[in-house]
Parts: sequence; structure tokens; C-alpha cells
Amino acid sequence: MLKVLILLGSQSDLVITEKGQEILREFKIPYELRIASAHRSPALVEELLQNFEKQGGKVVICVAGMSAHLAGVVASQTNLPVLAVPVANAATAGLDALLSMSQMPAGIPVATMTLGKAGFTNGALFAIQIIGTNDKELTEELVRYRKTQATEVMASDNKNRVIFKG
Ligand code: RP5
Repeated sequence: MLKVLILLGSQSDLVITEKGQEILREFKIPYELRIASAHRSPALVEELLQNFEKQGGKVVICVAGMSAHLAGVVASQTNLPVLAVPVANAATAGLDALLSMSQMPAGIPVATMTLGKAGFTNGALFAIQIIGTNDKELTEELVRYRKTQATEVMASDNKNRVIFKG
């Protein structure tokens, strides 16, 4: 049974999703990734969302750039948690998308991550956290993931630390 639906506004958004998809696979989260645009293929967005809800899906992650209204449109059509990941573009470095996604007027929330790869990685982890609220084993796996991450950071500290005492 699918747990996460990932919607990309365009194929050009795909480049930021690699690491996050890797994480979803590592945690064995069933997910579907589709390219469905709020303005270019709105009927497909609606259809995918309805099917996902019907089969008991838990979290939707929307990835989009420029005016980036995909997450808001999706959130208006579902009570599932909607996470938004803005994508950078050459003209504005993605600040427009970041502000658009994070500026949902009161009433229809969207949880906006940061831009690009880091945002999608956090979106994947946040989706796992949401699913983990009902799954003790998954939460334990997340704890182990964080411990590994901390160990890696400490290893890099050991390798790179500098003390200059004048
Ligand atoms: C948005 O417009 C997409 O999410 C993408 O980030 C941006 C540009 O799309 P393309 O013109 O590259 O297809 O809909």
C-alpha cells in the first residue's frame, strides 16, 4: 500500500529528488512519484490525489518552482499532510517559490521545507516522521539514522578540527 505520493510540477524538478528517494527506499516506505502540474495537467493532479486517498496514503510531497502553487492547490483538495519543496530557477534562485509555498493564507496549511535537494531530503524524512507516529519500529529506525548521522559529523570533526592558540 502506498504511503507517500510525490508530485513534481515538471520533469525539470526531478534532479533534486535523488537523495530523498534513496532515504524513502532505505526506510522501505512505499511511494509513487509522478509529474503532475497544477496548471499544465490539473485533472491528473486531482485524479492522482483521489486515488492516493482512496488507497489509504498518508503524506503528499509537492515539488515545484517559479509560482509554485502545486502544494497549495493539492492542500486545498485533501486533509492529508502536504509538504512543499521549492525548486530554484535561474532568475530568482527560488526565493519566489520558497515565499509562495510558505505564504499559505490561514486555513489551508502546507509545511514548506527549504529549497532544492536539502528540502526534498528533509521532506522525505519528515514524511517518515509523520508515518512513524503510528509505527514504533519506523521511529526506532529514525533514531538509528540520526545516530549514524551524528557519528559521521563527529568523524568529520575529528578529521578537520583546528586549535590555534596564538
Ligand atoms: C513549475 O515550473 C515546475 O515545478 C518547474 O519547477 C517550473 C519550470 O518548469 P519547466 O518549464 O522546466 O517545465 O511548474
